[in-house]
Amino acid sequence: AEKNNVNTDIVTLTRFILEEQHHYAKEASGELTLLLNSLQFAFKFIAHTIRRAELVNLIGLAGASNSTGDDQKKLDVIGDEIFINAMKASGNVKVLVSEEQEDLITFKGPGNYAVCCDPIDGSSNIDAGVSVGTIFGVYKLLPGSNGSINDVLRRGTEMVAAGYTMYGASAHLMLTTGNGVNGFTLDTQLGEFILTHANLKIPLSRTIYSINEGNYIYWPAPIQKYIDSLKEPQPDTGKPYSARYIGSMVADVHRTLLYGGLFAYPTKGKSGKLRILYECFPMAMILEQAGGKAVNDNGDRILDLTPKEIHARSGIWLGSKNEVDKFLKATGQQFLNL
Ligand code: P6P
Repeated sequence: AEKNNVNTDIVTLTRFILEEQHHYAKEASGELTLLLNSLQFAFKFIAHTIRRAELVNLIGLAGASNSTGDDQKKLDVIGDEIFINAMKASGNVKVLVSEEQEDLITFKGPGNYAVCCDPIDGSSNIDAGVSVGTIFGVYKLLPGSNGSINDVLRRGTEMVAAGYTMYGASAHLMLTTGNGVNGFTLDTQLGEFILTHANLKIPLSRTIYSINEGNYIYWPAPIQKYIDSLKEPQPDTGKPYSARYIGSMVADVHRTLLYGGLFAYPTKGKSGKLRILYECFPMAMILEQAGGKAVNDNGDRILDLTPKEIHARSGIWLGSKNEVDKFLKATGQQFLNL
């Protein structure tokens, strides 16, 4: 028969998780598998809702505002409700931290996990059709815990799974359970996430930098100096860096992961903008697992930080290993001397 190029052996996320299961920590009881399946349902439902948003006119302000004072878009509220209901129904989650919820949510019933999430990150761009996404990080409850804030005010290194789903032309889920990063694309006909980026590694270098230059006057001098230096012709290429900034963390990080480069959101005066538990930690875990790096303004490893409260923020520099190292080399000494 003529060669047909139909792949009859696709790897769905469900199959991938089951095959990965033997990699998990010794006590793998299939619970993380069940949790990941509940997470993927939430992503499918949010992807579906966003796709229909323009049609059913969900776009527009919902009138409320969330804990961080951003204007809540209707999709923010709906994405948050979808996520909370999916985690509650999973029977595996005891604790939930959401950008949209001022306080920690604890669920009754069984469950050994705590989930931190930003249900619709980048939503301020949604009316312009810019890709937004869901960012999530998972902790296993502390031994003997029945679910409390102590399960989430922990170092990022203690997360057992993390990732994001970007809702663009297709829905792309980038996931790590501590054994590298794998990317899945939602096939809406099948209703399945299909493995499309197996064992993804970020390029070691790339002359792209991604930062909101509008904040230049708020940065400390060493950071201003470093970003200025990227606009000079570079010794090895003879050309300056390219600037790329979308303003949606999921989209900027996704491009950085696939193409390489440096993404940064430095602190503005006293605090950063991006939240540690459900923006910095998950992205830092993904980047490190893909062979990249993630540090704060002072060069401390993001995953070694411990948040003091559930909406704590941090400055963040992440991307190709060589690009982050170049930042550290150029500014490390100055910061140490500050
Ligand atoms: P700025 C979106 O509101 C967000 O939380 C991230 O997705 C994004 O990286 C950042 O804020 C953009 O902030 O100040 O550059 O508009």
